[in-house]
Amino acid sequence: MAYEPQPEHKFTFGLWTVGNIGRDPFGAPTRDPLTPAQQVRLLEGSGAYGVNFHDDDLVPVDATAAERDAIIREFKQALNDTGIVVPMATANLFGDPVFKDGAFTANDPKVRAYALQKVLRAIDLGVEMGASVYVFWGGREGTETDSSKSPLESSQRFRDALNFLCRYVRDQGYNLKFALEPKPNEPRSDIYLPSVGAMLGFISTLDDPEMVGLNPEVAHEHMSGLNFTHAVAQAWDAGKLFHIDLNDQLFGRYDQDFRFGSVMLKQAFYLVKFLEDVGYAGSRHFDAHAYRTSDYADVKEFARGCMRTYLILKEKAARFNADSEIQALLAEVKADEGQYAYLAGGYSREVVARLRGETFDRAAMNRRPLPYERLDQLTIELLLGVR
Ligand code: GCO
Ligand code: MN
Ligand code: MN
Repeated sequence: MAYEPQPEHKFTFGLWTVGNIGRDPFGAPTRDPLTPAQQVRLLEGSGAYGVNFHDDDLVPVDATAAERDAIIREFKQALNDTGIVVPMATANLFGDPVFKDGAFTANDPKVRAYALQKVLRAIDLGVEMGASVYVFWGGREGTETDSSKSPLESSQRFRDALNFLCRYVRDQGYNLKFALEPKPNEPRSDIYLPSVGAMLGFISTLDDPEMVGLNPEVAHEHMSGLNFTHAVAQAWDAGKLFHIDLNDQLFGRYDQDFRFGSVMLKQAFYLVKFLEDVGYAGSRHFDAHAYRTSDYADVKEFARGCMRTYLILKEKAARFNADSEIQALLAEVKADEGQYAYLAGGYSREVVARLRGETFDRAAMNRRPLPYERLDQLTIELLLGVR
Protein backbone atom coordinates (compact mmCIF):
# COMPACT_ATOMS: atom_id res chain seq x y z
CA MET A 1 0.00 0.00 0.00
CA ALA A 2 1.17 3.53 -0.71
CA TYR A 3 2.93 5.44 2.08
CA GLU A 4 2.89 2.37 4.32
CA PRO A 5 5.87 2.62 6.71
CA GLN A 6 8.21 -0.39 6.69
CA PRO A 7 11.21 -1.24 8.87
CA GLU A 8 13.53 -0.60 5.89
CA HIS A 9 12.54 3.09 6.06
CA LYS A 10 14.40 3.24 9.40
CA PHE A 11 11.73 5.18 11.29
CA THR A 12 12.40 5.29 15.01
CA PHE A 13 10.71 6.85 18.04
CA GLY A 14 11.97 7.68 21.50
CA LEU A 15 10.25 5.89 24.36
CA TRP A 16 9.82 9.41 25.73
CA THR A 17 7.96 10.46 22.58
CA VAL A 18 5.18 7.89 22.19
CA GLY A 19 5.28 7.43 25.97
CA ASN A 20 4.94 11.18 26.60
CA ILE A 21 2.23 11.68 29.23
CA GLY A 22 1.20 15.20 28.25
CA ARG A 23 2.73 17.14 31.13
CA ASP A 24 3.65 20.77 30.42
CA PRO A 25 4.97 23.63 32.57
CA PHE A 26 1.39 24.74 33.21
CA GLY A 27 -0.40 21.48 33.75
CA ALA A 28 -0.35 17.92 35.02
CA PRO A 29 -0.19 14.83 32.79
CA THR A 30 -3.22 14.05 30.63
CA ARG A 31 -2.26 10.43 29.85
CA ASP A 32 -1.49 7.53 32.19
CA PRO A 33 2.12 6.35 32.05
CA LEU A 34 2.93 3.21 30.03
CA THR A 35 5.74 0.80 30.86
CA PRO A 36 8.65 0.64 28.39
CA ALA A 37 7.32 -2.69 27.11
CA GLN A 38 3.86 -1.15 26.58
CA GLN A 39 5.46 1.76 24.73
CA VAL A 40 7.13 -0.72 22.36
CA ARG A 41 3.85 -2.57 21.86
CA LEU A 42 2.09 0.69 21.06
CA LEU A 43 4.26 0.80 17.93
CA GLU A 44 3.59 -2.82 17.04
CA GLY A 45 2.45 -3.17 13.44
CA SER A 46 3.03 0.54 12.74
CA GLY A 47 6.01 -0.15 10.48
CA ALA A 48 8.43 1.58 12.86
CA TYR A 49 11.93 0.15 12.81
CA GLY A 50 13.18 1.07 16.24
CA VAL A 51 12.84 2.68 19.64
CA ASN A 52 15.45 4.74 21.44
CA PHE A 53 15.62 5.58 25.11
CA HIS A 54 17.23 7.56 27.89
CA ASP A 55 18.63 5.34 30.66
CA ASP A 56 15.86 6.49 33.03
CA ASP A 57 13.09 5.90 30.46
CA LEU A 58 13.94 2.23 30.72
CA VAL A 59 15.27 1.75 34.24
CA PRO A 60 14.30 4.25 36.95
CA VAL A 61 17.37 5.66 38.64
CA ASP A 62 16.47 4.15 42.02
CA ALA A 63 15.51 0.68 40.74
CA THR A 64 16.94 -2.31 42.61
CA ALA A 65 18.96 -4.90 40.69
CA ALA A 66 15.95 -7.22 40.70
CA GLU A 67 13.63 -4.49 39.40
CA ARG A 68 16.14 -3.61 36.70
CA ASP A 69 16.36 -7.22 35.56
CA ALA A 70 12.57 -7.58 35.42
CA ILE A 71 12.12 -4.38 33.40
CA ILE A 72 14.85 -5.36 30.95
CA ARG A 73 13.48 -8.87 30.56
CA GLU A 74 10.02 -7.52 29.77
CA PHE A 75 11.41 -4.89 27.41
CA LYS A 76 13.54 -7.43 25.52
CA GLN A 77 10.50 -9.66 25.24
CA ALA A 78 8.50 -6.80 23.69
CA LEU A 79 11.35 -6.12 21.24
CA ASN A 80 11.48 -9.79 20.32
CA ASP A 81 7.74 -10.08 19.85
CA THR A 82 7.46 -6.95 17.70
CA GLY A 83 10.75 -7.12 15.78
CA ILE A 84 11.50 -3.56 16.87
CA VAL A 85 15.20 -2.79 17.51
CA VAL A 86 17.17 -0.22 19.54
CA PRO A 87 19.50 1.77 17.26
CA MET A 88 20.24 4.68 19.64
CA ALA A 89 20.53 5.30 23.35
CA THR A 90 21.21 8.28 25.56
CA ALA A 91 21.20 9.41 29.20
CA ASN A 92 18.89 11.75 30.99
CA LEU A 93 21.21 14.46 32.36
CA PHE A 94 18.51 17.07 32.82
CA GLY A 95 15.48 15.75 34.76
CA ASP A 96 17.01 15.07 38.17
CA PRO A 97 17.27 18.21 40.37
CA VAL A 98 20.92 17.30 40.86
CA PHE A 99 21.49 18.52 37.28
CA LYS A 100 19.90 21.93 37.81
CA ASP A 101 23.25 23.62 37.05
CA GLY A 102 24.14 21.27 34.22
CA ALA A 103 25.88 17.90 34.15
CA PHE A 104 29.33 18.01 32.51
CA THR A 105 29.44 21.79 32.87
CA ALA A 106 28.03 22.05 36.41
CA ASN A 107 30.14 24.05 38.81
CA ASP A 108 30.10 21.27 41.43
CA PRO A 109 32.80 18.67 40.64
CA LYS A 110 30.71 16.01 42.39
CA VAL A 111 27.86 16.61 39.93
CA ARG A 112 30.29 16.37 37.01
CA ALA A 113 31.66 13.07 38.35
CA TYR A 114 28.15 11.71 38.90
CA ALA A 115 27.18 12.70 35.34
CA LEU A 116 30.19 10.85 33.99
CA GLN A 117 29.36 7.74 36.02
CA LYS A 118 25.71 7.89 34.87
CA VAL A 119 26.78 8.09 31.24
CA LEU A 120 29.20 5.15 31.58
CA ARG A 121 26.25 3.09 32.78
CA ALA A 122 23.93 4.43 30.09
CA ILE A 123 26.47 3.54 27.42
CA ASP A 124 26.72 -0.01 28.78
CA LEU A 125 22.92 -0.29 28.83
CA GLY A 126 22.59 1.07 25.30
CA VAL A 127 25.20 -1.28 23.93
CA GLU A 128 23.55 -4.21 25.73
CA MET A 129 20.31 -3.34 23.87
CA GLY A 130 22.09 -3.12 20.52
CA ALA A 131 22.53 0.63 20.08
CA SER A 132 25.28 1.83 17.74
CA VAL A 133 24.65 5.57 18.21
CA TYR A 134 24.79 7.37 21.53
CA VAL A 135 23.26 10.87 21.67
CA PHE A 136 24.38 13.72 23.88
CA TRP A 137 21.78 16.37 24.38
CA GLY A 138 23.06 18.79 27.00
CA GLY A 139 19.74 20.30 27.97
CA ARG A 140 21.02 21.79 31.20
CA GLU A 141 24.52 22.62 29.93
CA GLY A 142 24.08 26.35 30.01
CA THR A 143 23.19 29.33 32.16
CA GLU A 144 20.58 31.80 33.24
CA THR A 145 23.30 34.23 34.27
CA ASP A 146 26.80 34.38 32.85
CA SER A 147 27.94 35.54 36.29
CA SER A 148 27.73 31.87 37.29
CA LYS A 149 30.42 30.37 35.06
CA SER A 150 32.82 31.14 32.29
CA PRO A 151 31.82 29.87 28.85
CA LEU A 152 35.46 29.02 28.23
CA GLU A 153 35.69 26.88 31.33
CA SER A 154 32.40 25.21 30.40
CA SER A 155 33.78 24.31 26.96
CA GLN A 156 36.81 22.77 28.61
CA ARG A 157 34.64 20.75 31.02
CA PHE A 158 32.42 19.50 28.21
CA ARG A 159 35.46 18.61 26.12
CA ASP A 160 37.12 16.75 29.01
CA ALA A 161 33.95 14.70 29.55
CA LEU A 162 33.64 13.75 25.89
CA ASN A 163 37.32 12.89 25.58
CA PHE A 164 37.01 10.65 28.63
CA LEU A 165 33.91 8.91 27.26
CA CYS A 166 35.40 8.41 23.79
CA ARG A 167 38.35 6.67 25.43
CA TYR A 168 35.96 4.52 27.46
CA VAL A 169 34.10 3.37 24.34
CA ARG A 170 37.37 2.55 22.55
CA ASP A 171 38.70 0.74 25.61
CA GLN A 172 35.58 -1.41 25.83
CA GLY A 173 35.76 -2.16 22.11
CA TYR A 174 32.17 -0.98 21.65
CA ASN A 175 30.83 -0.30 18.18
CA LEU A 176 29.36 3.05 19.16
CA LYS A 177 29.47 6.56 17.75
CA PHE A 178 28.57 9.74 19.59
CA ALA A 179 26.07 12.23 18.16
CA LEU A 180 25.89 15.70 19.74
CA GLU A 181 22.54 17.45 19.67
CA PRO A 182 22.58 21.26 19.77
CA LYS A 183 19.69 23.34 21.08
CA PRO A 184 19.71 27.10 21.71
CA ASN A 185 17.57 27.31 24.85
CA GLU A 186 14.89 25.51 26.90
CA PRO A 187 15.22 24.41 29.58
CA ARG A 188 18.18 26.78 30.23
CA SER A 189 18.00 30.41 29.21
CA ASP A 190 21.06 29.81 27.05
CA ILE A 191 22.47 26.39 26.23
CA TYR A 192 26.11 26.15 25.20
CA LEU A 193 26.92 25.21 21.58
CA PRO A 194 23.47 26.31 20.39
CA SER A 195 23.52 25.37 16.72
CA VAL A 196 24.77 22.74 14.30
CA GLY A 197 27.54 25.07 13.17
CA ALA A 198 28.71 25.68 16.75
CA MET A 199 28.74 21.94 17.48
CA LEU A 200 30.71 21.17 14.31
CA GLY A 201 33.35 23.67 15.34
CA PHE A 202 33.53 22.16 18.80
CA ILE A 203 33.97 18.59 17.51
CA SER A 204 37.17 19.55 15.76
CA THR A 205 38.67 20.43 19.18
CA LEU A 206 38.18 16.90 20.59
CA ASP A 207 40.92 14.27 20.96
CA ASP A 208 38.99 11.79 18.85
CA PRO A 209 36.86 13.83 16.43
CA GLU A 210 36.30 10.81 14.18
CA MET A 211 34.03 9.21 16.77
CA VAL A 212 31.82 12.23 17.22
CA GLY A 213 29.16 13.68 14.92
CA LEU A 214 25.82 15.46 15.01
CA ASN A 215 22.23 14.75 15.89
CA PRO A 216 20.51 17.87 14.50
CA GLU A 217 16.86 18.50 15.35
CA VAL A 218 14.34 20.42 13.24
CA ALA A 219 12.81 22.23 16.23
CA HIS A 220 16.14 23.32 17.64
CA GLU A 221 17.36 25.19 14.56
CA HIS A 222 13.86 26.59 13.98
CA MET A 223 13.83 27.97 17.53
CA SER A 224 16.73 30.18 16.40
CA GLY A 225 15.02 31.03 13.13
CA LEU A 226 17.60 29.08 11.12
CA ASN A 227 17.21 27.02 7.95
CA PHE A 228 17.35 23.41 9.14
CA THR A 229 18.09 21.88 5.76
CA HIS A 230 21.12 24.15 5.39
CA ALA A 231 22.35 23.04 8.81
CA VAL A 232 21.85 19.37 7.94
CA ALA A 233 23.68 19.90 4.66
CA GLN A 234 26.62 21.37 6.52
CA ALA A 235 26.73 18.38 8.87
CA TRP A 236 26.45 15.99 5.91
CA ASP A 237 29.17 17.83 4.02
CA ALA A 238 31.48 17.40 7.02
CA GLY A 239 30.69 13.66 7.19
CA LYS A 240 28.99 14.27 10.54
CA LEU A 241 25.32 13.46 10.06
CA PHE A 242 25.27 10.48 12.45
CA HIS A 243 21.59 10.76 13.45
CA ILE A 244 18.66 13.13 13.02
CA ASP A 245 15.72 14.26 15.20
CA LEU A 246 12.63 14.97 13.14
CA ASN A 247 9.68 16.98 14.44
CA ASP A 248 8.17 20.35 13.68
CA GLN A 249 8.34 23.80 15.18
CA LEU A 250 7.17 27.28 14.26
CA PHE A 251 9.76 30.04 14.51
CA GLY A 252 9.54 32.18 17.60
CA ARG A 253 7.43 29.84 19.71
CA TYR A 254 8.03 27.68 22.78
CA ASP A 255 9.65 24.26 22.23
CA GLN A 256 6.78 22.58 20.39
CA ASP A 257 7.97 19.10 19.28
CA PHE A 258 5.08 18.79 16.85
CA ARG A 259 4.36 15.84 14.58
CA PHE A 260 6.80 15.83 11.67
CA GLY A 261 5.70 18.08 8.82
CA SER A 262 2.66 19.37 10.65
CA VAL A 263 3.37 23.10 10.55
CA MET A 264 6.25 23.99 8.20
CA LEU A 265 5.48 21.69 5.34
CA LYS A 266 7.67 23.29 2.71
CA GLN A 267 10.72 23.17 4.99
CA ALA A 268 9.94 19.52 5.72
CA PHE A 269 9.82 18.84 1.98
CA TYR A 270 13.29 20.29 1.34
CA LEU A 271 14.64 18.34 4.29
CA VAL A 272 13.24 14.99 3.13
CA LYS A 273 14.40 15.73 -0.40
CA PHE A 274 17.89 16.44 0.87
CA LEU A 275 18.10 13.28 2.99
CA GLU A 276 16.80 11.12 0.15
CA ASP A 277 18.90 12.78 -2.57
CA VAL A 278 22.18 12.31 -0.69
CA GLY A 279 21.25 8.80 0.42
CA TYR A 280 21.35 9.34 4.19
CA ALA A 281 21.22 5.80 5.58
CA GLY A 282 20.75 6.39 9.31
CA SER A 283 17.65 6.38 11.48
CA ARG A 284 14.84 8.82 10.78
CA HIS A 285 14.14 9.43 14.43
CA PHE A 286 10.97 11.25 15.46
CA ASP A 287 11.65 13.33 18.55
CA ALA A 288 8.13 14.68 18.71
CA HIS A 289 5.09 14.09 20.83
CA ALA A 290 1.35 14.08 20.37
CA TYR A 291 -0.79 17.01 21.46
CA ARG A 292 -1.61 17.10 25.16
CA THR A 293 -5.25 16.64 24.13
CA SER A 294 -4.59 13.18 22.62
CA ASP A 295 -5.39 9.82 24.14
CA TYR A 296 -3.24 6.78 23.25
CA ALA A 297 -5.39 5.94 20.23
CA ASP A 298 -4.56 9.40 18.92
CA VAL A 299 -0.88 8.95 19.90
CA LYS A 300 -0.85 6.04 17.44
CA GLU A 301 -2.27 8.37 14.78
CA PHE A 302 0.46 10.84 15.66
CA ALA A 303 3.18 8.21 15.16
CA ARG A 304 1.64 7.01 11.93
CA GLY A 305 1.31 10.63 10.77
CA CYS A 306 5.03 11.34 11.29
CA MET A 307 5.99 8.36 9.14
CA ARG A 308 3.35 8.84 6.45
CA THR A 309 4.18 12.51 5.98
CA TYR A 310 7.83 11.59 5.56
CA LEU A 311 6.95 9.00 2.91
CA ILE A 312 4.56 11.34 1.11
CA LEU A 313 7.25 14.01 0.99
CA LYS A 314 9.72 11.41 -0.22
CA GLU A 315 7.39 10.71 -3.12
CA LYS A 316 7.04 14.45 -3.77
CA ALA A 317 10.84 14.72 -3.86
CA ALA A 318 11.00 11.96 -6.46
CA ARG A 319 8.35 13.80 -8.49
CA PHE A 320 10.33 17.02 -8.24
CA ASN A 321 13.40 15.20 -9.56
CA ALA A 322 11.38 13.66 -12.41
CA ASP A 323 9.36 16.77 -13.32
CA SER A 324 10.54 17.79 -16.79
CA GLU A 325 9.48 21.42 -16.46
CA ILE A 326 11.20 21.83 -13.10
CA GLN A 327 14.31 20.06 -14.30
CA ALA A 328 14.42 22.12 -17.50
CA LEU A 329 14.26 25.30 -15.43
CA LEU A 330 17.06 24.08 -13.21
CA ALA A 331 19.15 23.11 -16.22
CA GLU A 332 18.54 26.57 -17.69
CA VAL A 333 19.65 28.48 -14.59
CA LYS A 334 22.72 26.27 -14.20
CA ALA A 335 23.67 26.19 -17.90
CA ASP A 336 27.42 26.40 -18.28
CA GLU A 337 29.25 26.72 -21.60
CA GLY A 338 32.48 25.73 -19.97
CA GLN A 339 34.15 29.09 -20.53
CA TYR A 340 35.45 29.19 -16.97
CA ALA A 341 36.24 25.52 -16.58
CA TYR A 342 39.88 26.51 -16.07
CA LEU A 343 38.90 27.77 -12.58
CA ALA A 344 37.92 24.28 -11.47
CA GLY A 345 41.55 23.22 -11.29
CA GLY A 346 42.09 25.60 -8.40
CA TYR A 347 44.70 28.23 -7.80
CA SER A 348 47.79 28.83 -9.90
CA ARG A 349 49.59 31.97 -11.04
CA GLU A 350 48.60 31.16 -14.63
CA VAL A 351 44.94 30.95 -13.66
CA VAL A 352 45.21 34.28 -11.86
CA ALA A 353 46.74 35.88 -14.95
CA ARG A 354 43.99 34.51 -17.16
CA LEU A 355 41.25 35.59 -14.76
CA ARG A 356 42.70 39.10 -14.56
CA GLY A 357 42.48 39.30 -18.34
CA GLU A 358 38.76 38.49 -18.48
CA THR A 359 36.20 41.23 -19.12
CA PHE A 360 32.76 40.92 -17.59
CA ASP A 361 29.69 42.64 -19.06
CA ARG A 362 27.78 43.18 -15.82
CA ALA A 363 24.67 44.55 -17.48
CA ALA A 364 24.45 41.50 -19.76
CA MET A 365 25.06 39.24 -16.78
CA ASN A 366 22.17 40.84 -14.95
CA ARG A 367 19.90 40.19 -17.95
CA ARG A 368 20.31 36.43 -17.70
CA PRO A 369 16.90 35.19 -16.48
CA LEU A 370 16.47 33.52 -13.11
CA PRO A 371 12.80 32.49 -13.11
CA TYR A 372 12.71 31.43 -9.48
CA GLU A 373 9.15 32.65 -9.01
CA ARG A 374 8.04 30.19 -11.67
CA LEU A 375 10.20 27.46 -10.17
CA ASP A 376 8.86 28.03 -6.68
CA GLN A 377 5.24 28.10 -7.86
CA LEU A 378 5.80 24.78 -9.64
CA THR A 379 7.16 23.43 -6.35
CA ILE A 380 4.12 24.72 -4.47
CA GLU A 381 1.73 23.20 -7.01
CA LEU A 382 3.57 19.91 -6.79
CA LEU A 383 3.28 20.00 -2.99
CA LEU A 384 -0.38 20.95 -3.16
CA GLY A 385 -1.05 17.91 -5.31
CA VAL A 386 -2.15 19.60 -8.53
CA ARG A 387 0.94 18.53 -10.50
C1 GCO B 1 14.62 18.22 23.82
C2 GCO B 1 15.57 17.27 23.14
C3 GCO B 1 15.52 15.88 23.71
C4 GCO B 1 16.67 15.01 23.24
C5 GCO B 1 16.68 13.70 23.98
C6 GCO B 1 17.62 12.70 23.42
O1 GCO B 1 14.36 19.27 23.23
O2 GCO B 1 14.14 17.93 24.91
O3 GCO B 1 15.31 17.27 21.78
O4 GCO B 1 14.29 15.30 23.38
O5 GCO B 1 16.61 14.77 21.88
O6 GCO B 1 17.00 13.97 25.30
O7 GCO B 1 18.90 13.06 23.65
MN1 MN C 1 14.01 18.95 21.20
MN1 MN D 1 15.93 15.90 20.30
